[in-house]
Amino acid sequence: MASLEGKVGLIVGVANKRSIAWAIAQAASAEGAQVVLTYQGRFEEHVKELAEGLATPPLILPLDVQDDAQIDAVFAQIGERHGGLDFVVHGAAFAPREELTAPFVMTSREGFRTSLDISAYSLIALARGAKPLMAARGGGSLMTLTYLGSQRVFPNYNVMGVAKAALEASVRYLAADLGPDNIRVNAISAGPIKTLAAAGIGGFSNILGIVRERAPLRRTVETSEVADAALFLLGPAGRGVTGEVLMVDAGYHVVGM
Ligand code: NAD
Ligand code: 0WE
Repeated sequence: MASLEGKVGLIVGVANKRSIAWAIAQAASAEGAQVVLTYQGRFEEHVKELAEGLATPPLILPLDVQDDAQIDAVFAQIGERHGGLDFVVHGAAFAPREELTAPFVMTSREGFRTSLDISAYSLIALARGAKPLMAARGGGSLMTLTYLGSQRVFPNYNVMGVAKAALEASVRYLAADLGPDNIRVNAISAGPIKTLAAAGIGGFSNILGIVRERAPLRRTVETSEVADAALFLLGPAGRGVTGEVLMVDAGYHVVGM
């Protein structure tokens, strides 16, 4: 049987066909899940067009994760349409561009606030919204996407590294808080992939080149590989795993030089 047969999942963070969240949506749908997709304003057309390629037409809702009213509306509509929720994929991240170009010591209060709000706090808000809908199903699984810049310094990743550190700590605290309700919370730390979030980042091709040279597998990872790991965390095979950050990076993190 397909691993997510009859499961309902909310997927936040699809912008276009290169989005990691879109690879996860496709993989989850292929495993029998009914997905609910959200879009950030300007991506409405893109997401609605992509959704036409899924086996079952999904509920598609607007969601800016900085807006509590939109978060409430998303879970209210999922409750109406599906009556419960089995998994959530969180793939939203943002730092104002100037924070990724100026020296880290110049990080502004406003840039810090925005980056941590969108990239880390939003997981907590989504977990809170999901909790009653998952409890109605006897449990659930949440996962987010992170990057090694949370633990180590990468030039220009800057405040996003701080946000990812907060995100990973939030995964552990949420896992402890929601575990008694049989709700698991995990992250996948993906290696660098040329998505929209990577477009226009100075020297991104260099980053990919260094991974190809040094990672144990001597290559970068693809969104489909992140999606396969996500199926493990979201589905029955991952039932004993919570509070974990799973590295899907061709082994890059183990290398010292
Ligand atoms: P992407 O640009 O396709 O996805 C980022 C998403 O964040 C977009 O869909 C965007 O709409 C959404 N977003 C930003 N601000 C938002 C807001 N206020 N409300 C709602 N949504 C908002 O790029 P991606 O690479 O697929 O990124 C997905 C996740 O993967 C991010 O958390 C990113 O940090 C993480 N990640 C990416 C890489 C990489 O190299 N591409 C590596 C590791 C982790
Ligand atoms: O998490 C990310 C990137 C997230 C991101 C991207 C942008 C670009 C456009 C957040 N905010 C913005 N703001 C914008 O204005 N990644 C893991 C990809 C990434 O980004 C880097 C990287 C890698 C890897 C930035 C600098 C160095 C390495």
